[in-house]
Amino acid sequence: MDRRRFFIIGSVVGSVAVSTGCGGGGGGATTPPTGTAPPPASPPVSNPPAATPVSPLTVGQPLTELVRLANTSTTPDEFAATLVAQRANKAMLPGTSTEFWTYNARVPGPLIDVYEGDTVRIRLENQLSQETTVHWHGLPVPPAQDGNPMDPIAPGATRTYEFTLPVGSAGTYWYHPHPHELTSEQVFRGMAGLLIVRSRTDPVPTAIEEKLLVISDLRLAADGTIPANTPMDWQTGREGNYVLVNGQYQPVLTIKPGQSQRWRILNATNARYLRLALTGHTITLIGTDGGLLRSPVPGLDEIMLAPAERVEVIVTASLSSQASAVLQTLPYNRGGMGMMGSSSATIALLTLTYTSAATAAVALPSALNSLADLGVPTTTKRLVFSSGMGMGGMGGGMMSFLIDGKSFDPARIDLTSRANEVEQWTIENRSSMDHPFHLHGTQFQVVSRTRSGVTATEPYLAWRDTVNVVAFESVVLKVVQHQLGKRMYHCHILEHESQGMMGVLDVVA
Ligand SMILES: [Cu+2]
Repeated sequence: MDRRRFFIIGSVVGSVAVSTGCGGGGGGATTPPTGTAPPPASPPVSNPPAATPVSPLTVGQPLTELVRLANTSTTPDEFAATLVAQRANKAMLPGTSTEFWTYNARVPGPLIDVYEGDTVRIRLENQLSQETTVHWHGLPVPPAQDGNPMDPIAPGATRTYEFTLPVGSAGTYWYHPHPHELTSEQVFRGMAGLLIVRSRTDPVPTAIEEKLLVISDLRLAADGTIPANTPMDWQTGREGNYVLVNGQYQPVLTIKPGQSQRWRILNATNARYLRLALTGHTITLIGTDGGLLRSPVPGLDEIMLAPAERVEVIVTASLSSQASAVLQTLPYNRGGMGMMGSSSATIALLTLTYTSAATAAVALPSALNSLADLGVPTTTKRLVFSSGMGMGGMGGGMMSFLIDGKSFDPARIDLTSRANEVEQWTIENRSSMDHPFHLHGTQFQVVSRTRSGVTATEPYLAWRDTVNVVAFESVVLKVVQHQLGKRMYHCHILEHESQGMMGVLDVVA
């Protein structure tokens, strides 16, 4: 056990209040696992049932809009701001106060809303009692600015991240911590925020109102604290007992009959798969992680959003006598130990309430984005996801989560790529649970998925930085890295990532 990484949550003072709550908090001790070493050796226990809150949170509040991070720069095409990584308390359960770890005392973190071409300078002030970084998930920022675990910001320290957003990067991104072994905890305690890069020539009519939905997962103990990961969480991935939208439990969004809205949705959970469906409605998909599709994909009954994925969709309220609809996440079995809470329950996320006055739907252009195929790959790579029992066997031992048979070592280079070369990567999942694959620094194009010997070609071109690889499935994708330096690739079930299901790609000239 690496002693540096052992810490007590309650040992640091200085929490600030998020809203009405104040005082106490503190979640007890937690011991993140180190490398391949097993997490705490107590017998595995089941997650709390995902759909059974310990007691009611307030439901039915109007959906809160995300608070924008203010731009302190007066220079055109420049965005400057400060993020403070800090503890903050918020009243969640009646009579209790919950301590979150936050950006700027907000859960979720403030919205970073910028344009293509902008130069972004964000100062991070680390007021936590452990190291952190900020990873700009999905953005083509230089490796030295991307919050790699090899570039930690010590407790009490600050650093400024700086990058320029290229034209063509418009899309729906997010930011979250990426410190060595500590990402899981920092995210489940509240650190994640949405980052939108806008195009000045966005083809979606502005008459289609935009709504931002950050979906996160929260586990609360009866006393209002956020408990540490259980041994089972470290294996299956942590799911909470509340699924929140913009930090609220089952809020209400209003829409006029016939109205279309553009929803940007982020799955900011550590491990929960969202099979999104809107009762009585179909959904039109218009964009993925890295921006708009070539053309809208209408008529979808559901959309799967693995951890870290984003979509842009158009929702059009029916003109019938319907009064409301519910955005739900449907049951999904992501494999593993056969005890995933999410596999058995349909969970309500948000109620869409109709106002009385109808409005005409706004037409969507048939061409959205001139997205080009990356072309013929000139080199190939193959990665294998695996997991297996560590020492001790069933009951006493812990699973290890590996890529190409190895656990993450920040000092090791696992793969090398040449800049600007089109590569074909095959991600083969040889384990019995799903793992979302994420690659830093660029967007890729999924080519095909092979399961049980049957290959399905991807039905449309899309920019992604995260793709789910179903148990025993292989996914083929095409990718180009444009900047020199070290990039991370990993499973985005953050408990797996924090235990070493991650590698280092060195991009060379
Ligand atoms: Cu995983």
